[in-house]
Amino acid sequence: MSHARPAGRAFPPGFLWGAATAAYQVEGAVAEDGRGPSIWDTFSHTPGKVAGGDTGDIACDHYHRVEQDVALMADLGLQAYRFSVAWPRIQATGAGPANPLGLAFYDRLVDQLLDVGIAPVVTLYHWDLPQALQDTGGWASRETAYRFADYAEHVARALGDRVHLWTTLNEPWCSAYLGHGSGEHAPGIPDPGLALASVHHLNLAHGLGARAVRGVLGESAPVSVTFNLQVHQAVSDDPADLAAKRRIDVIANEVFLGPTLEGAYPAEVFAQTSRFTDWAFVRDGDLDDIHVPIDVLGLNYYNTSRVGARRAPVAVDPDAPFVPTTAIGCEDVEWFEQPGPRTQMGWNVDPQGLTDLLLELHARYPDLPIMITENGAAFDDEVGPEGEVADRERTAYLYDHVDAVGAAMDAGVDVRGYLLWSFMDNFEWAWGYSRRFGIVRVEPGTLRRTVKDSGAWYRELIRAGRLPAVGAASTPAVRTSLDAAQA
Ligand code: IFM
Repeated sequence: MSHARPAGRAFPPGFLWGAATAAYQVEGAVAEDGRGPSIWDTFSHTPGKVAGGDTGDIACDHYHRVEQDVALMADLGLQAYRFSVAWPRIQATGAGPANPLGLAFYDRLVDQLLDVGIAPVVTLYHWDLPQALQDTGGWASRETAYRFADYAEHVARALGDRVHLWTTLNEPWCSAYLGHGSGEHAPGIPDPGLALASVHHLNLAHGLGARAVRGVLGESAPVSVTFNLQVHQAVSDDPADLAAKRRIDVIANEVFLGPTLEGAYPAEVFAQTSRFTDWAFVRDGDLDDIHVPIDVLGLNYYNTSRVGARRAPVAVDPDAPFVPTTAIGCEDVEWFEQPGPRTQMGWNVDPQGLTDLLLELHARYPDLPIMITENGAAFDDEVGPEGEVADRERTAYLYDHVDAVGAAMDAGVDVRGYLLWSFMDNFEWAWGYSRRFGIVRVEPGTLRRTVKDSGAWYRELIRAGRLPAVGAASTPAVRTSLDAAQA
């Protein structure tokens, strides 16, 4: 399949171009300056949980190399950097006073970004729950939502109005369902009842956290939440297939969209999940707390899936305490092979799915601006003798998805920016370092950074404000301020 693309569409001035990372995936320094252990420290150090036994102990060493990394972002012309704050750096046990050394790291980072004209986009929770809070129940416990609001208040006080956009949670779907449904993410407890309690307490944490940020910074503080909404395409228009799609939509998407944006859970979810919980954890007043106005909806998009009614019945063991899946209460839903190319994650490449999702969200929430807070691809990069990476597949993926965003904007969707995943190769959770999403290569061992061809292409996109060609002659390599320092 050809990866060549002609020069393409232009984007309006003011559209924000950036890149994203998350604390545990890049920082390292897990035991420094008062940081406590998180559930990901525990999980990654548990044999068999992460490919290759990898951990985030050192990761990209961003904690120590942050100045260089910000200089590299500036060389790439990034206009925004989306990073997450590690909760256990701010409160080692998830409660009590803030750790000044932890806050100081992010305080410096924000200043460094602003010094070079990069807008800080802060995610308060990207999965690194303090282990001490897990020990008292984690997200399955209501108390964690209140602790999150206290933590959010500490961070808001420290970083204040220097932050361009506050995001409460990243992909609560993963925290709830990979953490407690399939168990492939920390804390790795497959139990649908706990997963659904976690859904609710994450929603509550979003509402309380957003209110805490605004309590410190005022009602005009820009607040968002980031969802990885799953794009399910029905395999046919048969009512049974459409009903199957609705069931999985309810459990994957509506349990987040409903409470946060509409103030209610979808009615069907209670019957659909009654085998696992009675939802007694939803208390009077919770939905009002959760339904806080947001300024922007953050959207992470990677791929799509095809679903329909299950063709052959699946055996559900009535004695089994749970069905170990992320699709809770969806045993009658079947997944079908998606056509098309795939990334190294096995995810199909479907840029049209992004346009469709944006159009659907806009039709449903016409006044809510959207920011693409993640989009990108892992490929098995081939590395040249100087560490260079001619990652044409990744560049073509980015081109097609940026183009898909542009198509939605042409159709009237208010998209404010595109923050690709990821600024650099990093710890890809259960896949360890075996999956690389970066536009900057991080050399294993030396951690040397080298801008990939996709990074050079992205720099040109930002400079020109329009899609550069992905061509036979690759974009010239980027020489950066880091090259001399690392030589
Ligand atoms: O690396 C992750 C990120 O932490 C959350 N969104 C998806 C990315 C790729 O899997």
